[in-house]
Amino acid sequence: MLDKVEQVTGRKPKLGIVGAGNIGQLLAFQLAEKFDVCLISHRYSAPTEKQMSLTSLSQDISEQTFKILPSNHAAISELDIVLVCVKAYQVIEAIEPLLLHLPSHAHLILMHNGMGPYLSIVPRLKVTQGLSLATTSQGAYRDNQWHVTHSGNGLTQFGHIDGTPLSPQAKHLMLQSIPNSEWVSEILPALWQKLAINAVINPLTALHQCLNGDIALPKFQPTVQAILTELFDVAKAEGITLDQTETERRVFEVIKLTASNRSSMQQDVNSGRQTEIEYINGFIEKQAKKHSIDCPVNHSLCAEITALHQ
Ligand code: KPL
Repeated sequence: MLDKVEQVTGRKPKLGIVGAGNIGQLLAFQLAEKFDVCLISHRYSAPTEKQMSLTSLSQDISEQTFKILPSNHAAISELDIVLVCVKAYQVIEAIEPLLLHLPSHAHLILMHNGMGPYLSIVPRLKVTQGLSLATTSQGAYRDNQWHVTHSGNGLTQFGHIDGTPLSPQAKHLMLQSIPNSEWVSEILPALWQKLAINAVINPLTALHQCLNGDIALPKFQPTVQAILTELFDVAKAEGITLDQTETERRVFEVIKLTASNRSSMQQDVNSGRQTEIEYINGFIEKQAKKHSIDCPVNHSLCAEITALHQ
């Protein structure tokens, strides 16, 4: 469908981004060359425009004006692709109002830490719509709401999960727009690997109020190994083929690469915000229950972080 639209009209595909956080804003700039990009927000009741700026890795500053559409606006029915970059616990609430208005060929792409929300989106899509999942290790931060700094290169992976796949043409345009990106035939193993990284680093740094790099200290190793062993058992029961040695290597690589960072969960806890624990260690626990697998370490991390928020 999308291919046909482009062949007939020659127009850029229309792509809406929900979630103008660090990654959402970075992707808005990266995708804007090949797509007609707008932001979608339930905070606005009428369309508006925002001038945003980006400091690139080479320190160049560029500015661009992006349209912001309210989530119930008529123009939502013209979007070809919707990229959702909100926190895991905001995904359903963010997508719900859009589902009523999206066209029958729309393709949704979810990109967030943790796993789970896609399971409740799948049954709500029309057969002709599609859903993909994505993960990125690109780095970005903001000094103010509308200025994003691209702070690190990283791999961005996309993969189809349900419904009608995204057209080859649209996939190609996404790969041309986002540096070091790929469409993989199976996205779930990549997401389980990212889940392993977050399941180890996020709760431990939040509970012990330490930097990501500290998780490599010997005192944390029994817990790190227990988190991973439980995760590997659950992934196996779910039919996910994970290379355990490679996953463990990647966990320690990310600990090293982000050694001086404070994890997003630690920042959430310290600012009194809701955390993504339910979609990280909580997701492992939920899937474990389905298979009657015990996962006491992921369970207690989940309970401890939840108690902090309450
Ligand atoms: O994704 C992250 C997070 O903080 O949520 C890591 C990779 C742990 C980097 O801090």
